[in-house]
Amino acid sequence: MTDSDILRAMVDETRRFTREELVPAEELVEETDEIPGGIIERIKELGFFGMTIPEPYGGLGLSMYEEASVVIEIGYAAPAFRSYFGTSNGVGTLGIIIDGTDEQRERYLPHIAKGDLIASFCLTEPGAGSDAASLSTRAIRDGDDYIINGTKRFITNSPHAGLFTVFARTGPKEDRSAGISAFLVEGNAPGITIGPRHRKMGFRGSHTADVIFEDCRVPASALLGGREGLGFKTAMRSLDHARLHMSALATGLSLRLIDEGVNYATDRRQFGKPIANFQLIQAMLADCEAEALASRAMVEKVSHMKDAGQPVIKETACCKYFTTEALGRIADRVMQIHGGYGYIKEYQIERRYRDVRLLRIYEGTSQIQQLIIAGEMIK
Ligand code: COS
Repeated sequence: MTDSDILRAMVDETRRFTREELVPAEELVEETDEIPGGIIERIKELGFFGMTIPEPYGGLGLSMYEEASVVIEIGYAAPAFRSYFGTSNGVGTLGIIIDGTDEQRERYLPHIAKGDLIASFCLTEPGAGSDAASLSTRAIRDGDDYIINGTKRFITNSPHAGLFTVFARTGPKEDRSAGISAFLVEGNAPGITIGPRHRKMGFRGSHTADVIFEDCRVPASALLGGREGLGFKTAMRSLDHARLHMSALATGLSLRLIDEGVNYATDRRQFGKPIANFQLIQAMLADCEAEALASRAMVEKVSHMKDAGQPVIKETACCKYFTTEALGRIADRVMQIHGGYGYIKEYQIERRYRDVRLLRIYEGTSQIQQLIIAGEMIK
């Protein structure tokens, strides 16, 4: 089999899994706010926890293009499913892959790849969101250890995590990003408290909470990459990858919404014919289709560029900005096509509308993406 045959088979299998097993469970997840254990086992079997982890460590070792192709399929289902394994093959783990030492990779990656160890990314704080370099969590060297103090906010999967990639200040505040280091903190380290789950607008089944570090003592070997001051760049490089993954997710969610819009418009009759026959409805459908195609094309192009080792900071920000904003417009149009039925829970459009709103905010708001794009343009 060629690489493209293998990818085709993986994409087909993911499509079957998403449509036959995830989509039918969406309502249960919405009601219970939990991903069923059987689905988590299937996700483990399919290897999704280790999508980005290199094969020698037990992962699938997918290229960016392969990962994006699979994530577009998974995006067809409610985003909470992907969120459960998203931090383990995304921001929670990428730092170890990008900048970890061999010992750190060997210690954690095989367990993360199996899905037995959930990894979480602790960057955001109550006072440091978009301005990530202003974070105030501190790590102070004490003999062979570091002592970490601070509060991290909106930490996805923290209630399930066994490993936290924690960004903390090891240098003076004036050093901003250069004074930040990353630490691999195990869930059973002393001094960690997980706060109550945040009550969110959407994404039921995906859990976020504060993670509070109080005199949390970790060995010096927990310093990611073994060097102080690397942390901010590790975070940014992890986010570059994760934002492309997010763009693939936005594309998948767009495709689902479009199918819902087309199905409803062809079924629903008004003025004696299906509303799909009316040109104002067709205009909305056409705008959705054109934007979803543009999203897919951008994701594919930038993924190929990243795989070829080209710089993609600007292009990734363009993707995250465009695909998530397009998704917002698509959700809004599909709700409009559904009329009053879009606004009641039975038709599930209101759930999708709430879910997709997050994509323009997390992993860097649209406005931060604009700053990155323009910053790279005028450099
Ligand atoms: N890859 C590698 N290095 C990067 C980088 C990237 N994508 N982006 C920035 N850097 C480097 C810069 O080159 C600079 O290095 P030098 O000091 O050696 O020149 C350093 O990091 C600081 O960069 P910069 O001055 O651009 O940092 P800013 O404080 O201005 O912040 C933004 C940059 C706003 C882009 C950053 O804080 C950000 O992404 N904020 C959003 C955070 C976010 O996404 N949060 C979501 C929650 S986490 S899931």
